[in-house]
Amino acid sequence: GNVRLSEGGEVLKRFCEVEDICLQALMSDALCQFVPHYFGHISQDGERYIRLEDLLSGLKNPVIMDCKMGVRTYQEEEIIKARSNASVRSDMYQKMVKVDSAAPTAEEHAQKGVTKLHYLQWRDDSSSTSSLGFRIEGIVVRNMRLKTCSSQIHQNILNLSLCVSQEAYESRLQALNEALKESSFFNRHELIGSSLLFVHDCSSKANIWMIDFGKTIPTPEDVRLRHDVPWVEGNREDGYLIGLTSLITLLGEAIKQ
Ligand code: 4IP
Ligand code: MN
Repeated sequence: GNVRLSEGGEVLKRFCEVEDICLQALMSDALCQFVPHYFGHISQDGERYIRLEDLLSGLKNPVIMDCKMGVRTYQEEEIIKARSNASVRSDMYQKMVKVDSAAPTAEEHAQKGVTKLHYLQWRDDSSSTSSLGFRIEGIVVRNMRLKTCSSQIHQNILNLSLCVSQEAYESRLQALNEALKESSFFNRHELIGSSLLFVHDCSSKANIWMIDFGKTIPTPEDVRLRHDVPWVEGNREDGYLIGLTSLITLLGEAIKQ
């Protein structure tokens, strides 16, 4: 959707100022080894783009898994918007009833619209986001895109798609866990809607990357996030480390089988 290939091992991603600022900061952070290299931004045909390292460059028939991290995928700001402004989304209503016609309230059925907040909360609660602190957003195997929604299939998917590379993935996750402890970026940001991208190919080169920082914002001066405690409105916790721990545990179990 938002990303397209350019030349020379680069991709162009639709410009987003929040993300651009994060990527800049990440290049000189303890996390830089876990983030695609950032080459700045450019304009092309009147559109602005962020220039990033192509994470798939050199891989043959890569297997790609996108895990959206954290116990929620909406900013606290979204709650304030939903309270102050009654605007509803018909596209999100359609996506919701397609999966579960009982999910919208009577009022939402009547107006054929849901708030973005309700939609995102429903996605979080009906996936493993709220319970495990991550969800699999998508998997690409041999160029086939598998859409995932049920949390019960997590174990199977992890087993199936990661089998060649479980140990490499596990050590990369452990290394990420250590780097996060050292990272001043992680210490000062709330990471919402950000993903870990798992990629490997038949040569079994396996890697994990942090991507998507469009909703990653600096915390206020007086707030220090722990990232490993439940979220309640106002504490701004993202549950990023809850998700990472779940992933490490699930991968470890998969290896034992
Ligand atoms: C999408 O829902 C994702 O939650 C997007 O988040 C979100 O974008 C979209 O909101 C929402 O429609 P589905 O994945 O269930 O289709 P992300 O970009 O993290 O994937 P933002 O970033 O805007 O919240 P809209 O408002 O862009 O449609
Ligand atoms: Mn994403």
